[in-house]
Amino acid sequence: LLIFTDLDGSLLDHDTYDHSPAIEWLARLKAADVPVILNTSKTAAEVLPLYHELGLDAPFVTENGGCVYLPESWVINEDVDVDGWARVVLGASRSRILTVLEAIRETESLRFRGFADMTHQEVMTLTGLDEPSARRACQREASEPLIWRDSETALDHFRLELIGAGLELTRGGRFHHVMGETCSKGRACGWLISRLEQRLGTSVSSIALGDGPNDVSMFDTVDAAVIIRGKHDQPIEVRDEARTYRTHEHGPHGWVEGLEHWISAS
Ligand code: 2M8
Ligand code: MG
Ligand code: MG
Repeated sequence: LLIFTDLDGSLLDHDTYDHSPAIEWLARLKAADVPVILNTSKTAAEVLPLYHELGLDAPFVTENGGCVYLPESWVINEDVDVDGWARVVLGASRSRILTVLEAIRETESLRFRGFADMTHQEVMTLTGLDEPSARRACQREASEPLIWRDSETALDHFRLELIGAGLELTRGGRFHHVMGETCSKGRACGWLISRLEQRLGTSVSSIALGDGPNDVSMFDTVDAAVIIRGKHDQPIEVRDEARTYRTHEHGPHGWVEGLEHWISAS
């Protein structure tokens, strides 16, 4: 069994970023040797402190499927950095994304503001993150979050411009995220599942938990999905309702509710 989980609004509370309601279940999964794979819009710089705090020993996925980080135990023939991580980039690089955004801004008078345009203070105000966390959120490798300040029609146009440049837009809890068109949380899940299956020579089952539209690709890739009740009003539609459980609780309480639904207490 593999567990994939979103962070904000899922394992972490949408407003306080607290995960304490999930601690018992995390310990139980660890004892059962079930890898918990964080799959988030956040950057590696943001994920690593939490990863260590949770005592995980699994891969993790950052920036909406843009990068996969493999610990040494998962590496086959990738190069490993000094900290023991192999980084696989599945999306477009941040620098390419920023170049495209600049070009679009120059030729079309669209109004949007990305993290690269913001001060750390602005990111703090928009997200409620403290300063060190906001700095880590700005250390991006494969995506650019932005707030849209123009009309819906202009947004549709923007989307087309991005497609023309090999990029696309997805939605997180607070921001739109620009990223490489081939990447998604689901594609990263699929990549990791196939890799493990190849290594083990047998099929593995998987559960994914998330609360946002950017989690749908992940729900559509795994065997069982948990849609955690969100603080936003975005409707979340999946391919297969029968393999989906929708929670009553929000955030980490919903996270626990979902696992209790799919994994018997035995
Ligand atoms: C951004 O991601 C969330 C995820 O749903 C959003 O769009 O609301 C990212 O920039 C992430 O790096 C950051 O930690 C988070 C903070 O709220 O916002
Ligand atoms: Mg979320
Ligand atoms: Mg995609």
